[in-house]
Amino acid sequence: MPGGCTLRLNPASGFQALHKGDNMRHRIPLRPRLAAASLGLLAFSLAGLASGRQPSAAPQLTPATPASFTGDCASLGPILAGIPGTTITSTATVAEGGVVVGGRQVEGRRVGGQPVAAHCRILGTVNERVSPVDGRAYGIDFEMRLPLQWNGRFFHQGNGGLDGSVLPALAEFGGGPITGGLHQGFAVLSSNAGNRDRGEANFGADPQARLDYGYQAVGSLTPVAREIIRRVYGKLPDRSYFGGCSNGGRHAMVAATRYAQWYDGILAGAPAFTLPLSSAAQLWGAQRYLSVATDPANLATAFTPAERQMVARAILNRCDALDGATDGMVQDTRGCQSAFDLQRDVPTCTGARDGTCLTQAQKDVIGAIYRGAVLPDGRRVYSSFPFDPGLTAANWALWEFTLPEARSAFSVGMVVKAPPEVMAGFDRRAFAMRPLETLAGYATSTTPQYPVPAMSFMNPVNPTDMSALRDRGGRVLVYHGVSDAVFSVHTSIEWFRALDAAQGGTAAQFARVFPVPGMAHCAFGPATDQFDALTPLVRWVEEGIAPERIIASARGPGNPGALNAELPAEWAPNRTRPLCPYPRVARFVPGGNLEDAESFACQ
Ligand SMILES: [Ca+2]
Repeated sequence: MPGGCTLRLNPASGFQALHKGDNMRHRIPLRPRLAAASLGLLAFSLAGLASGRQPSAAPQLTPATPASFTGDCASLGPILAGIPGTTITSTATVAEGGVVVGGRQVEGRRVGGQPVAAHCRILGTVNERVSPVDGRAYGIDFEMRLPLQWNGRFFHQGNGGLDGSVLPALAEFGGGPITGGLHQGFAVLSSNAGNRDRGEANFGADPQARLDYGYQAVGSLTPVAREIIRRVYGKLPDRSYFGGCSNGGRHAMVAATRYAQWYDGILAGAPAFTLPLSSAAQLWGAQRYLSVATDPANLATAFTPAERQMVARAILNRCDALDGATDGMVQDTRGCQSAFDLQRDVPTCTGARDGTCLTQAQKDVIGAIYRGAVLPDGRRVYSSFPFDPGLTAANWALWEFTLPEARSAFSVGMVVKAPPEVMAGFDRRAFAMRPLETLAGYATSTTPQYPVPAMSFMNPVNPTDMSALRDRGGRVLVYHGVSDAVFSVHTSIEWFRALDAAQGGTAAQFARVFPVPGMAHCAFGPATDQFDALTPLVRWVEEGIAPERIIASARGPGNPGALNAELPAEWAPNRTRPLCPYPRVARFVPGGNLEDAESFACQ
């Protein structure tokens, strides 16, 4: 089965061929096979070993060409009628400036920003139905925004969380975005991915809604969106892109494997690889934190802001200068995992906790969480996390302390587990405290009514065999915050390493991963987190210009986008840095301006 090794799910145990947990500090640079052998990522290493072929250069696609729509958007109803399974509920013109991207929210209003050109806004639903299981109405509700002056490209916007809402189809990404797909002239699609729960998880009771959330909404919607584009502009999209962050990044990577025939460019931010297992790991982490929380009702008391600042300083003391610039940023993430030692470099409390030390029990808990979820017998459930100063971010704490119970408990209980829990009377704390083996086992659980396990419907299929995408000239650009507390940047790096092995060392011809030092989940933290990764992806897909660096900016006062309050005061508010494709690292060129990306080389 060359290159076709999928995750072999064993319904009896949920695990297969796992290894003993090892010391994470050397995993990435020194022990690649062990790194890739975590439970959910097992397929990465096996695909690489099975393939061994030496692919030729990835083919090059031609650029998109613009087109326009000169009719009346409000009159599109009859033109769009009769698309199978589809109901168009609204067509309207949005005048130039009717939508603004960039800027910032002030008292609920967007201030500043850039006006978007005139476009049609089309609302509709695909596969409307009533569930035979819970009796509720389901449908894949969508919004398309079609510029009157179109750049010839389609962008499918993947949304976050558990979907369930039709977010505006703006295709805005990167912290405090100041542009986006719609602003750049793309025809943009956004959907609820088949449920109307607005981030809640009741839809997990309906087997089809699970599959739609996993991947089938994308499969159902893409041909509809293409047909709408054809009818409006008179041609199909020349080039098609799929992008999002978090769950949206998951959708993008799933599309890269399941629907490669429809997409040319994949923009995956913090892709949620092995989401059912990362959620189990998150709950396991919450259990660890509870053991050292001074207030059981508030897990954040396990590792306070002052203590996180203190650990960040300890990390910087060991790691900041590794990249040649003592600038409050750790670009050499890999080197830092060898240089920093939590036990050695953070004082151990001899008295009461006062923010200047950690107790030994805290060190044990935090160290275990960074090493990644491992069962008592050593079988690995989820990846390790790298030490990075971005753990000071509020978003880091949100994912560590708040969302495990507030979101992951019911998403695992309702969308991952078969059969699902009953939401009425669901005890989130009690569920979150179940043993890790039980929680991880839900990833592969099935019943006759729920025959497809979550690991199958949520995860990319054979993620290191992207030959279908590659062979048609597709490109994959991944970005990932190094201080992402829920989906470890190590999972994206492990994926790339295994893809590269499967591609005989040539994966960078069509896939690159850009870690974002200091950045939390999709944005924020002490980081240069504002960047437009879409434009470099388009140039790569359509012009063959591979992204060697992406310029990213801090969002201090004066920034045209939403500001980031977590920037250290010593930084220039408009500091820039190059984001470098793994394994290259942004290193300072002596003599340059410390605040300027031009002073750094990706090496
Ligand atoms: Ca530095």
